[in-house]
Amino acid sequence: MHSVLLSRLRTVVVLACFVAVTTVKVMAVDEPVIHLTAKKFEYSLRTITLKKGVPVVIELTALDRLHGFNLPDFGVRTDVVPGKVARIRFTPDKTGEFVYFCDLFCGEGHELMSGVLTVKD
Ligand SMILES: [Cu+2]
Repeated sequence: MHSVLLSRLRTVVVLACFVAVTTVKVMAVDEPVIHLTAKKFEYSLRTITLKKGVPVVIELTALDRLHGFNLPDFGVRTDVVPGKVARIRFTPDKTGEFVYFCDLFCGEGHELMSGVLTVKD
């Protein structure tokens, strides 16, 4: 009796691991990842073009100090902390041109630290 229970438990654990691994793979394959670095006073990409309705992950790293990343038209923002990777996942649900910018004061050129996100059909 005890060994039957143990055997079933083992099967459940194996199945759970399989599902978890499969889920991670599907997520990694489906979503394009855009890598963006931030430093005084610019992002590595001044323009980003995305497709409407396609989920995307933006990974941000700071090269010098603390920065921000704010894309208000999509309710997206994060701190970009040196030594860490900030991940944002969102799905652009409208077309047009939208500005992203640093919203944490980082020095004399802070106001210039921005870019344009274009979303197409
Ligand atoms: Cu700034």
